[in-house]
Amino acid sequence: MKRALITGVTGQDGSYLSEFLIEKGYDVHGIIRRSSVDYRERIAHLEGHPQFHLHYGDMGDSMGLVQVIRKVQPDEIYNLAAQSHVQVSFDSPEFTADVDATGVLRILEAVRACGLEKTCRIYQASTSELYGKVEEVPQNENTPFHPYSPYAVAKQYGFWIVKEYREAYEMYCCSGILFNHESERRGETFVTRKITLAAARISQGLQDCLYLGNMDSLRDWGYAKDYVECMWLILQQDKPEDFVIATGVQHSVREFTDLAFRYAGIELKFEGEGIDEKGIVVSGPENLIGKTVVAVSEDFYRPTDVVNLWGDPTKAKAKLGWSPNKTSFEELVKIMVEADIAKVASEGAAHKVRMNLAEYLEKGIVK
Ligand code: NAP
Ligand code: F7E
Repeated sequence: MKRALITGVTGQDGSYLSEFLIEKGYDVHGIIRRSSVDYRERIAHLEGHPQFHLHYGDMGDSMGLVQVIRKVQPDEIYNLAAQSHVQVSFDSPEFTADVDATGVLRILEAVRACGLEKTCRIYQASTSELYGKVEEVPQNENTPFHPYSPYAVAKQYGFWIVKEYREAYEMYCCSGILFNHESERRGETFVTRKITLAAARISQGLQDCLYLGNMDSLRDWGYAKDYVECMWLILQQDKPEDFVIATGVQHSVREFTDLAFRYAGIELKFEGEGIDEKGIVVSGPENLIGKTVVAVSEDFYRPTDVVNLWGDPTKAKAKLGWSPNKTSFEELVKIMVEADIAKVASEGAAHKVRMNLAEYLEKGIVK
């Protein structure tokens, strides 16, 4: 039985990857941070599974990482742990650098300290944010990087240190340059989930308006469940190489919003431009007709924004035999909206508590 160690196991991707590897017959070990609450929503259903084990550790604590790696003796490490929110990286740049940049180095050095550098394969969760202020459209493995946020700069270090250790020590370590991938498990402050939750709440009379930032921003959005398969495929190749993982299809934040509200039974028309743009209800529940349910708030503008991400997955298709269009954009939005409609409807009293958080989010108190 192969042993995999996943950092960031409680995150969106960590939870799907755990399910995928258990299904493949792996013994899966995950690293979790110590916290004052002991509930891990995305992996709660896996806890107690005989192939699933958790260990305490933190990307900021190199000795702790060495101890876990020594104990687990993994065949494969998937380094998914990160402060992954781009906006948050402007507010906490030093923490982001410590986890997303130095954290990668800590994993590589821990593997060497445990004498596993010739046997353990390492996957690094890299990102399309490296292309940042894009120099070419669409982006592939040869497109120059131009990171455009503290998050992207930190991830750039992660990318290069992985490449360096591959060449210097002949380690099997590589980066998946993944474009945005979303799901019903996506964190609630990323734009897609913020939209699908708001569409569900507004359709059920529990929220008045959704406030967004730059609605012209373009992304190549895929389904997270499809993308974790690539992480595994990347580590199964004879030779360690980096891959772009994307759908090759691009949409704007506005298009995502329009479709999400449509799936929630609300048709919108957009009027105005920039900060004055509004989404007004043209059909749907009677009490909403003519109301503004989408508006723009400067609170959600970024100091520098990445606005034109569009991936070219040709290499992944050819070498990994991976199909980028398993789940279409339309299916992805539908899956997310339907899950949030069910969630909002079933939360009852607990929903009121979550609404307070939603209000804070909208007012920009917590982003
Ligand atoms: P996510 O949901 O934000 O999960 C991040 C994970 O990292 C969580 O498990 C979190 O633990 C953990 N973590 C954060 N700081 C840590 C620390 N100091 N020590 C240990 N664990 C820590 O992110 P995701 O969407 O699953 O993304 C997975 C990885 O892919 C990230 O590295 C992200 O930057 C990268 N990526 C994501 C996308 C995307 O579109 N989703 C695209 C490209 C690259 P807690 O639960 O304790 O917070
Ligand atoms: O923003 C715009 C925002 O926060 C997407 C992470 O997983 O993918 C993710 O980073 C776009 C940006 O994701 C709001 O300005 C408009 O242009 O959903 P996001 P991201 O920044 O692309 C990459 C690949 C990663 O690696 C990251 O870890 O949407 N936008 N209005 C907004 N964004 C947010 N969050 N909230 C808004 O209200």
